[in-house]
Amino acid sequence: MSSRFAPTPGWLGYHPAPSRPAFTLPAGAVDAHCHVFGPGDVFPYAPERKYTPCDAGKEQLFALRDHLGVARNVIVQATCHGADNSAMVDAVHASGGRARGIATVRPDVSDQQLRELDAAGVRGVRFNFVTRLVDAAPKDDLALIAAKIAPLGWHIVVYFEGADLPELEGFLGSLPVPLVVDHLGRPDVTRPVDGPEFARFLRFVDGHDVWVKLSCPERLTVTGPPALDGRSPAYVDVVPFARRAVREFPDRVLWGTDWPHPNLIDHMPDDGLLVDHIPEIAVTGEQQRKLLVDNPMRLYWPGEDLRGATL
Ligand code: 0GY
Repeated sequence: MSSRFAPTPGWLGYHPAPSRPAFTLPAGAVDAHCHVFGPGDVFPYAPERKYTPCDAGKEQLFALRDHLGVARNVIVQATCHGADNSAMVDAVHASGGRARGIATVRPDVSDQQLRELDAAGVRGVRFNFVTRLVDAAPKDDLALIAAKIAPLGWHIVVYFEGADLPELEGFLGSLPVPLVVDHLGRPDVTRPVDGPEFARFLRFVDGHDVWVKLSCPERLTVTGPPALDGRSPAYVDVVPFARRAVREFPDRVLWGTDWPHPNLIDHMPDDGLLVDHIPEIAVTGEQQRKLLVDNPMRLYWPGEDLRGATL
């Protein structure tokens, strides 16, 4: 389909034919970090965006969900859509209760707009501190947003580079709602897992109401993906960091695919192999059930039967 939006040169599209995972996800598993992109002709990309992706709409996301054996999705507003949440809200609506959303809002958002987003299935907002993706927002604006969403029982999804935590943790720790940190807090996995940087991150999580997404090994790795036959261990350098987070915070970890994987430059993961990576990082059945079902259900579908959405 032709589109009036040409992707950023060199853009890698999502895997066209992911393998069927060898690891069987527990019933009711949640992919707690994924996106929809457009399609741009229906849901135009934001003028202020820093990249233009390939279209990756809700039909493709739901097909992947079913292919992998995922029951539910949490669809996180991507920066290429700015604060226009319509593509995300449309996908959440179309999911028939099997998706929740995380929105991007401006500080002047009204209580009525927030209530509408809540009714649509949104359960939080995202604060993005990665400057290659968005211009830095004044902290006063973010604090205002946090105060506005607190009465709804929402949380804030935060995306930052590990190196920026020392500058951010005071502010983040002062926010009046739970936080969910994207992609393990983006540690530098060439540093020791028991070194001061990751210890600081673990302390930050420990000392606050913070949840951690064990997503994006493909983004964090330096050693790289598995061999093409899928048989060599994948993302081995990320494994100790993820395992540590599972061990320390078994009740506050979440997992997500990050489909359709924006801004990867060297390889596009096979989403089936990302599922097969889960038992490397959550090694017991109990850890897996918490990571994939119990924890995301508590955060996004509280009070619902854990295994209500069948595969
Ligand atoms: C992710 C990671 C990235 C992009 C975004 O909203 C976004 O554009 O989050 C990235 O480029 O690291 O979570 O999808």
